[in-house]
Amino acid sequence: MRFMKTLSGLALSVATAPLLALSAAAQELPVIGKPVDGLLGFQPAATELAADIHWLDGMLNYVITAIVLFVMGLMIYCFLRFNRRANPKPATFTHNTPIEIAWTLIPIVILVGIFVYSLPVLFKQQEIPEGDLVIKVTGYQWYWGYEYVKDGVTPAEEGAEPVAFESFKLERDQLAQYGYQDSDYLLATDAAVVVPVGKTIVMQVTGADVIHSWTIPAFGVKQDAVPGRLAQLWFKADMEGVFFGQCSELCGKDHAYMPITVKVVSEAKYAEWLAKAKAGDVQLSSIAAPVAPVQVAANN
Ligand SMILES: [Cu+2]
Repeated sequence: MRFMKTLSGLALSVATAPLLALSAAAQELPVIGKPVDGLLGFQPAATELAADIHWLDGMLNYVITAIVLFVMGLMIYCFLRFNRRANPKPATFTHNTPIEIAWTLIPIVILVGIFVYSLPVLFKQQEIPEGDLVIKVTGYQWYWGYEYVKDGVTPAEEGAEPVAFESFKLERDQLAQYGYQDSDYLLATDAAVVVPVGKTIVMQVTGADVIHSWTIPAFGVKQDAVPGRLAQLWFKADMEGVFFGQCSELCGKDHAYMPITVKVVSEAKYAEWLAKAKAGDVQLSSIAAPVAPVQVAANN
């Protein structure tokens, strides 16, 4: 009993520790998308799209596991039942119509089942909704360029120049200055894509020289940036945070040095950033505390 009490007390303190850490740093944003020691699996889902993908992956794992166990069981049964010692005089028939029908139909049913569940997930990703924000992203050797085609705040004026900037990886000695940690190296960028939480963001993705690929794994999005083509992706982040991604299409010698940083902030913070960005200052780090990233607890 005493042991149980100690145990539950321990469990409680383990469970609340991240909350305390978070409230102490309430003004700061969780950082998602960098490696965390001892964790397996996906980055936490920050959009419905990512949650759907995680669910689909989990469901497929059950299907795969069941098939593997079934086939392994059959093999083990055959090894034991039909080896030369147990079955010295083997059968010589070559066909069994009912079994052949079964092993054709059952896989078809399984595949149709997977198809029925995976197609809606795919369609949700690929049917691009009307965006509250539309951002054009261009891959360059070896950095990204962003243009806020529709910034979600100001009505589009004739001939008005959109907020546009380029985004480069930060050198190690620049990280602290921008509010990052040393472990954010090769993930953190100088200028980040800043978007408001809970809004539909449409990204128009293209490349200027060779094929690149824009992704934020926690959003469940990835799109090749192909020169001469304008592809689209969309996401709606339902949590604030600093999200990391990396160019995901081998694009030359510095492919590993063109990371992607997206900061999802409150609408007010976004409007504040946009006003500054329109005046030419796109560094969100120039807005104080709320954007300084903080290492989030290990369960995130
Ligand atoms: Cu690349």
